[in-house]
Amino acid sequence: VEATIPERLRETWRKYSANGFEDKGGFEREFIRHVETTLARSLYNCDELAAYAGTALAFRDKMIIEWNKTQQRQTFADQKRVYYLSLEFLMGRALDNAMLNIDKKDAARDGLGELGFRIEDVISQEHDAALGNGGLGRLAACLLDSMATLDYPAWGYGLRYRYGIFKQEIIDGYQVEIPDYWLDFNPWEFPRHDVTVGIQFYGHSEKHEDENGKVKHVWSGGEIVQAVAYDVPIPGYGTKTTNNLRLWSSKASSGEFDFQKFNAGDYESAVSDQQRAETISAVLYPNDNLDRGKELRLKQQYFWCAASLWDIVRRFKKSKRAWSEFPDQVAIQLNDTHPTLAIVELQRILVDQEDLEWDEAWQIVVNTFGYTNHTVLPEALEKWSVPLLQHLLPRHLEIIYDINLFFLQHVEEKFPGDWELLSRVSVIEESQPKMVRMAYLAIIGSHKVNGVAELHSDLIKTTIFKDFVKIYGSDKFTNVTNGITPRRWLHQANPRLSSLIASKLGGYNFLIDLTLLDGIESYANDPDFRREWTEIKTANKERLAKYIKETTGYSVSPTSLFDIQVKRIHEYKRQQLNIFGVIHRYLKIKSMTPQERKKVVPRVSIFGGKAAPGYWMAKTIIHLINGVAAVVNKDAEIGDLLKVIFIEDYNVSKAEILVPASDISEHISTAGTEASGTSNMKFVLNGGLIIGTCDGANIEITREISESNIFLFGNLAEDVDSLRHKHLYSGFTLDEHLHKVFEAIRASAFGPASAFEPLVASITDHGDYYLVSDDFSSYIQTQEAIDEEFTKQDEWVVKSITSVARMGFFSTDRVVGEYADEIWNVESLDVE
Ligand code: OAK
Repeated sequence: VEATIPERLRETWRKYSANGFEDKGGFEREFIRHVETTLARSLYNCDELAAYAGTALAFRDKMIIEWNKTQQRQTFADQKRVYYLSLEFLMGRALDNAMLNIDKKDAARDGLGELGFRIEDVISQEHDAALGNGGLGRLAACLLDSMATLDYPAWGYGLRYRYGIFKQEIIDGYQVEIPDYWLDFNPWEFPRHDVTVGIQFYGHSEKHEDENGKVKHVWSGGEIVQAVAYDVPIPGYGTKTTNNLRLWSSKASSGEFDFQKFNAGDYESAVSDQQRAETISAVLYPNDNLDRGKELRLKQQYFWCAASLWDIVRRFKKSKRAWSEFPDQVAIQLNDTHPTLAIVELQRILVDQEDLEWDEAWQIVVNTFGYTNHTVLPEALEKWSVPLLQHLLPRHLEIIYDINLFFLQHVEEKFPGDWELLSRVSVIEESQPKMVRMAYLAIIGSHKVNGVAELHSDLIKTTIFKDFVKIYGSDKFTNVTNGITPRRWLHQANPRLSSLIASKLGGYNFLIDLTLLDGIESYANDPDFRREWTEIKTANKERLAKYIKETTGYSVSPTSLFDIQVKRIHEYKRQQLNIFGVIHRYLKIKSMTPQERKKVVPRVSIFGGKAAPGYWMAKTIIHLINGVAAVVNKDAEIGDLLKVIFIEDYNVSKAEILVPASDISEHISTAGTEASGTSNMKFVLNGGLIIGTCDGANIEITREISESNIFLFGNLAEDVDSLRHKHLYSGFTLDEHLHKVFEAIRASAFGPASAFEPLVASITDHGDYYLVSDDFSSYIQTQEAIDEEFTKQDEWVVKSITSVARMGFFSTDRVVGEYADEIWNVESLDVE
């Protein structure tokens, strides 16, 4: 029953309807009201945390009003919506973003000031929402920001993990993982206890004949876990549109726990049933670009897909349209293969529950879904074992077999007799045990498949999905190069730079049309502009230096060249290449005369990133970085010429301090391994130059900003295979400089050699899969070129300004526009 207020009483409602604050005074009123009544605190015990809470609640009120209106508007308009399914949303903090998007940060700053608080201190009380690992999760967050900003009716669907990505501590140089319990106080979510659905697991699938002799599949038995919706408002910038991110939380079916069992004295099993259910959404799997195939992860995936599909289908059914119109009303984007079961689930709903014919249902399914691939690394491509699926989702496995059967029949028709092709493209890998190849299922069940940068999109077409291009033609495959939201990654992280740009462009329009940045290019010739530009970079470096001092105790000089590599620690991203380069630099400075040392450009090498808890080699790399830091930073002979810093617990809010503070950042993956990269874009947008390989989006960044503004080095993707072959079969000679680095490591210069021997051996003895040796000499030469360029400060600043001016392409606003036109066929909704 839809409960509504009768027409004659709506006037009263409207008269008193909440409308939040407008100015400083209003902010103060709402702040104090929340601190006193919502939080039950007072004038005498309002600390910074309470001030954060009061501020957040005041802004939340404003946001909720627009959110309600947006949802009403979208329901009324009843046009096609986008649903972005992602197991990760790496949102970071919400308050600063809300202040800027709602355009009331000044009111809050002044109001807080009058109440005795500094806005920065208040903002930094917030716990990051860290429901993601790295690039894939942060991309999802940037896309949500852009979809709201561009007024697309769009929802995100994800899981409400009780524990986000672990907190990283470095103890004696080693990474230690601490659970990230983040929900103590989260003002940004709204539990929707009325939006709850039971999700079935296990049991068995049976065939029945109905009265007309039609075969019906019934999935029965097993257990039911409740999915409860939690909604998070997503405000757009410069618009009233406030979209919704719906996160599912798992709960035992019989409320708290099973009272029957409890009353019968079976306390333990009553409690354990409850815990088993709640475990589903308990924790984010901490692997980036790695698939581990754990049963609980599969449960997470189905739980989230089934709940989201139930919600989407329910919304569609309210419109009373024919099923054939489903793809005109609904576009579902799969963020990598993690939500691929949604394809199977929709087919199950249509065939088993809604009685559609298989072919009609399948056409609807394919027209609804799009699949984005984010990696070509074989260890990251998901496969689920057939016995596991059989046990957990028996009916879904049958449907997967049928999807595969009809697909293979189609292939057989098109390429008669090509048995090898059939076995190569089969969704079922004939291994022991058999495995379901999720990427193949995602391709077959989607109308578009996209990569995330040009090189990557070409690579998926010519390598891992080559056969599917042959089968479907190349139109099914497309590219949408990634981007970032300029709101968070320029305006919020670097307010002074944003304001300087605005002063020249006559306002902040560039934040919603980033191509307008090209208007600052001519100011590269203006010495005053260059001076202001440099002052801002220096201030950002000072802020980082202060942070480094407070958190590590090390003093670094803001006049040094700040060289930053922050991202997940992974062999393919090659932090080891960076740290070997640092060791090389250290040894070189050590061997110099005092006279020679005077010419050295002082450098601070800054690292940050988490290793997956089970990724031993990545942890060894962290250990080595910290070993080198311990030696170099206390070497009095070296002083400021070289410092090595490892930033603990790198996350979104730390990125907001690091990104504006680089002179150089490193994006140095083995060519062909990094699908796109997005931190490369963030650093360049903030006036940092980059050193990078010809990989991922580095290539398009180069095309946009020109080769003279980027430091490229290393082998090309097309040469990687033959180089790897050479390592394995014709032997190779280790780069001579790298050899010296290894000698120092083996002489225990940075801690016990035995700790690092496996890392060294991966290069010297085990095929150097990531081609560290092959790229080492061009890497250190390029680093020397960087030193040289950095001494010519004027030219450096011109490069910096010119690069920023040419970064307009890399906004997620452009990205969302491309998805909307090429994949979703969805239109924005006029707010007025
Ligand atoms: C994570 C888990 C499984 C598969 C891929 C990922 C992932 O994070 N991929 C990253 O996606 C980013 C966004 O598209 C890209 O920029 C990164 O290059 C890619 O590694």
